[in-house]
Amino acid sequence: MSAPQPIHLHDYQPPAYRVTHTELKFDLAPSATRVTARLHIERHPDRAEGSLPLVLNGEQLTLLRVAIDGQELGDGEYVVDEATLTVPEVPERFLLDTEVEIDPASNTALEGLYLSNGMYCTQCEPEGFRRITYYPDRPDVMATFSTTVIGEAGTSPVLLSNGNPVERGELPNGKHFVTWEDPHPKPSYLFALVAGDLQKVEERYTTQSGRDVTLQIWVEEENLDKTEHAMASLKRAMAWDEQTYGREYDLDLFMIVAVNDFNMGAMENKGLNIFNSAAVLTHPQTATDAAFQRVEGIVAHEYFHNWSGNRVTCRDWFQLSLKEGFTVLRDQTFSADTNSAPVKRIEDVSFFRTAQFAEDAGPTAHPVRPDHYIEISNFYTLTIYEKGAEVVRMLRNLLGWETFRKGSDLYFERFDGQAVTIEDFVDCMREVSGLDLDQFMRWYSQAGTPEIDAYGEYDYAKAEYHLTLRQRTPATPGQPEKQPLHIPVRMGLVGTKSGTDLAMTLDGEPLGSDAVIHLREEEQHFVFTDIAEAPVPSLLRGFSAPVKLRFPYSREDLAYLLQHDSDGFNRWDAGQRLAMLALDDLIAAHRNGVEKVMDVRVTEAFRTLLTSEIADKAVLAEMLTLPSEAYIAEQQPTVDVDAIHAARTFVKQSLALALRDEFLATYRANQTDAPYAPEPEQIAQRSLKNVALSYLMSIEDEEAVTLAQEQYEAGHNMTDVRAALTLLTHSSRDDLANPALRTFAEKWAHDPLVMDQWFTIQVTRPQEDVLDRLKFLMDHPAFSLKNPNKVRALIGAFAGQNRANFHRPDGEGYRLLADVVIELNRLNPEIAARIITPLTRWKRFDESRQTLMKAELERIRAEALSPNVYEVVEKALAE
Ligand code: B3K
Ligand code: ZN
Repeated sequence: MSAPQPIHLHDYQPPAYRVTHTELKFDLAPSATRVTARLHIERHPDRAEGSLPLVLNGEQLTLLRVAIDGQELGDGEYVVDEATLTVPEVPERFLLDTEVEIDPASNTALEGLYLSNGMYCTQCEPEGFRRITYYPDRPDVMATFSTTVIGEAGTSPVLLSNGNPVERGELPNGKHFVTWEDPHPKPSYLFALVAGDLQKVEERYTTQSGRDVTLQIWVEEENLDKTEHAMASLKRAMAWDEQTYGREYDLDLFMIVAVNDFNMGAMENKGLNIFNSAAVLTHPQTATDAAFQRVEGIVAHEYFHNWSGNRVTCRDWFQLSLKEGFTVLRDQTFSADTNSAPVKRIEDVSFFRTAQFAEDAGPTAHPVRPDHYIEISNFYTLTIYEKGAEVVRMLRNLLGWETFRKGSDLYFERFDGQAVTIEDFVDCMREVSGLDLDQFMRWYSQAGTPEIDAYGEYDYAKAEYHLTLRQRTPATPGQPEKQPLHIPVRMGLVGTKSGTDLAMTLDGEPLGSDAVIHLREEEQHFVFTDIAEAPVPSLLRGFSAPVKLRFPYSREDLAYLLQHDSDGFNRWDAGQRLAMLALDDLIAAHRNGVEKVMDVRVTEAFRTLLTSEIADKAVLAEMLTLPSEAYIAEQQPTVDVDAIHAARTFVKQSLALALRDEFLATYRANQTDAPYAPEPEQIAQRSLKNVALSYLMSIEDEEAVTLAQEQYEAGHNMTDVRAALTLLTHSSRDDLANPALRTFAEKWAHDPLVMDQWFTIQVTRPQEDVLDRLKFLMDHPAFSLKNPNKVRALIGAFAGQNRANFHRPDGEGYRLLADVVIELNRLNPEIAARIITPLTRWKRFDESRQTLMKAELERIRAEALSPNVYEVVEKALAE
């Protein structure tokens, strides 16, 4: 087998032929579905040169018939191979008819048309449509669709596709059909079909211009009571997009369907969003606060794609971040507006600095707009999504909201119904603002996390503050040399006497007390004049750019910022930096076999936090949360898994011992019997209470054990139950863990989403025998390698969240992951290529672990690999 070859951005050409209208007919049967297609095709006006063959994509299709303008093509008139159907001679404008047979029942990759729990569903982005019919399966071919779905009335009473239903009827042999028409031209990746025994909840929404829209959520019958929150979130998102971006919905019907087997969170198919059930179903008894918030965010994200993605789409898949980065920014802002804005920012940045920074530092690092790929499915990454969102956020902040909104209006107006590029988007922003964004464009082409080293000095005699910023982006694979970026640094100077932000003047210009300075060169000096008192600088407020910023803060400085910084985000960050300094010392002590001593400054800072009146309890809960082991690892040149685990455990236990009464008081003060609501105030109380309990349980305090058991048994809501069950399970006492795990499994055996939580809680326990438990759970009847949620809940959680055990020195954790990757490579390549990630980061560990990890990667490489896994493994093993 020849190695898969990369595709390059610079090779882009418009398609030779375009499709103006697509007529599809599906005759559904589990192992033999017939797909009949009639494509209205014409020569693309930009490709008028000579005669060009018609080349259509198609994989895993059995071709039964092909005709042009009603004339059957004979054997010599077309060529079919594994990936294409080619017709060498075609007219300028014609009708192409094809008929193929496909096999949804054996489709375990979950791309194209497949069966989930007896229900037919599709996933076409990015290149799944070619597994349904022969088609120019690329986003710059946009057509209107008319789709007839024929199914068994008994097993598939519900037949859905994009757009509006225009006809339905009975057919012989117990079959029936529905025809759907989608008037908006769309690329094939937005096609969707669902057929099965589903029930719906329905509500109505009137848009600002008066369009009456029917909203439907389709689920299996037993889940009808879990749709309320998604429906409410959808309506909020629709209203928010009207108010904030002036965008309203454009069809009479908007549908969401929940399916159990789904590779990602959800998919924005026009008018028919298909969701992983985990991203739509909630109930106070089965879903945590975090799940409620995730559902709200994903429902909004997919809805927002209707404009940023569907009406205006991507010219090619290199532009993926055009729709994803912008849409993530839109959903983040929506969630911030709906809940607590500072907490949302802290959560997003905390995740970003852990996971995206790690991606940037690993072998698969790539720019927000990659310039080549082997398998585009591998590029649905944190860099494309989250870093892409940070880049658009910087643009928004550079322009200011009102100008940015003008740019967004221009973008949607100018490119409505088109497939465009990132330049097209940025050009709109340039046009409305007059800003020079040339250097800024490097954010899209340059991979890696920029690092800023900052130094500051106060000149008492001149009353000046001198700040030096130096930037450097480390080399990433294929990009050894980096150019300086345009980095907006939002900052303030916090007076050490007044405790308030000082007015800043730079080069004679008054800036106010909170301002953005622009770092464009490799090194720049900033002199702030008329600074009457010595300040502590508060830099990169709100994480104003996706960079690592180092400043030689003393612990006193950090404790001061933790109290006085006017920027909530940076107050939190000061606390994290302070904890990191203490953790660094303890990691060193652990390595050198020296006795560990807790830094009292951290203890005192925590005491102040716990005892002072802080209005925002959700922010307080974040401030009391120590940096995760994954985040600490990101800060180290070579990751010392055991030292990190030991140091973090030591800090947590020391704080719990020193502040036991304060934690207990915090727990009690935030207990409530109010009926559950997923609202910011309640969520804040629950998270604060559960953070306090986790400290107390880290020392297995007897009173805390009783509280955890009571909280578990009270069963008020899943947030509290899961928090308590996790603490009992992660304690050293099996007499606490086992009975609770047993009753939980008995109660929830029928609910796959709850059982996923049960799996995760067990495989993230710190105990050394956890690997045996994991192997045992892989044989549990509720587990299946064919279900991506199960794989993530069990294997993904173990490898990603249980660092000490995944990296056990005998390599057994690595071996297990590699075995799973090998099996998934056959079943579901997309998931295989994701779940492998922790192994690819081998360079970050000590030599003995490196050897073990590399050996497993090589064992995987020896298999017959899918392009997905091949691309990742090759990058991981490249020198
Ligand atoms: N656009 C989808 C991604 C699906 C890709 C799956 N291979 C989800 C989203 O970003 O909204
Ligand atoms: Zn998206």
